[in-house]
Amino acid sequence: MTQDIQSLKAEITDEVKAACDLKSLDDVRVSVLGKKGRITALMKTLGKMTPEERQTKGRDLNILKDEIADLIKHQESALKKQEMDARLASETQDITLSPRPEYMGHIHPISQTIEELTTIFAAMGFSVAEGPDIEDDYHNFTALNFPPGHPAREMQDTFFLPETQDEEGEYAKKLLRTHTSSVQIRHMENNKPPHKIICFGRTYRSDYDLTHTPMFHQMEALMIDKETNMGHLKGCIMDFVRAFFEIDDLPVRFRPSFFPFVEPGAEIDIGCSREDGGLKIGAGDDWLEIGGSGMVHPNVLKNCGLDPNEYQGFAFGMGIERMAMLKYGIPDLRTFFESDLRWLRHYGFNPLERPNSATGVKS
Ligand code: FA5
Repeated sequence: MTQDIQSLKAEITDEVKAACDLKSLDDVRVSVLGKKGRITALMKTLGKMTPEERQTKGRDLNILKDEIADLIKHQESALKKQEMDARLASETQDITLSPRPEYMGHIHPISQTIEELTTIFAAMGFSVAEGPDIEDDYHNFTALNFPPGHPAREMQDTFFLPETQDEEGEYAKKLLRTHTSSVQIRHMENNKPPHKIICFGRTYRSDYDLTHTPMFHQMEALMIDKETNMGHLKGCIMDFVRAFFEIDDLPVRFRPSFFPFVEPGAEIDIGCSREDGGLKIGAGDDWLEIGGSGMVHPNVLKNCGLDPNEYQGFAFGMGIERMAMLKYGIPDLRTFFESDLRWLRHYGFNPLERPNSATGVKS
């Protein structure tokens, strides 16, 4: 290395070592290796040298450049470690302090309700299944025995996405699933019977008022085996709503109703009273609808490759917001999704106190 390059190296090394924080180190890096840096400027002079000069000077400059780059990298790691050590020393946490409620996060009522429902169904032997929010017409409607002109397929009820071409070159519109019943189909298509699943998830419909929002959550249950019957459906729902509302003698009523994917079908009502404008679950002689249910339609079983002469079973579904509103006295469904922290502090749950899968429903 020539004398001038050696003295440049010594000069730059001193500057790098003198940099006492990452900002000043970066300033040194730019002044040496940046576009207008000292080494970069020397590299640019190589073009005007004779081939012999260029060979020795070029080699020396490249060695210098690599050594300085290594030195800067080394200094950078040392400075980062120094900064981290200083932060660790100054930002100590006293974990013996008691929790301060104003800093504690709250569990959203939807998450809490899903947690409670999971706990109840897990104890009954159900496992959790999932499906996509963006569905195709087949899984959301056709496989569930919806006839071609059914009103639920209309634009005013369902959010359709722009038309796209599928793998076979067919043009079709995907949609945001209108219910979690599509997960029944996906699960039966991909798994062997018997089936015993629950599913939670977002669902979408073109609705907006005090009790309806364009995005909401549903819960779906499906049980298929060789002898599963309406008695199992009723027993399962009665046990589940009584555990969820924590009322052992809560009246439950099954009211005949129509859904294309079940036969017979029934709305699920629970007993309540509506006196003085207030709603009380479990008391009085009035009824409140909480969801739909029924024995899975033979056409649905066939669509999923099951023989209806061999397999049968039940399904039911309900709105999770509706369940949370009833249990926790939340009057307006729209407020669930307004992200108002004051609302969450009021209706949310202390993560350390609420029952969950670990502590059980009635902790
Ligand atoms: C269904 O969606 C059926 N898939 C349920 C079912 C499953 C029946 C399996 C039979 C067997 P329905 O359209 O009634 O049914 O909706 C179920 C619940 O979703 C309603 O009771 C209500 O609580 C909730 N829900 C419906 N639309 C909205 C909305 N726009 N906002 C909030 N909750 C809603």
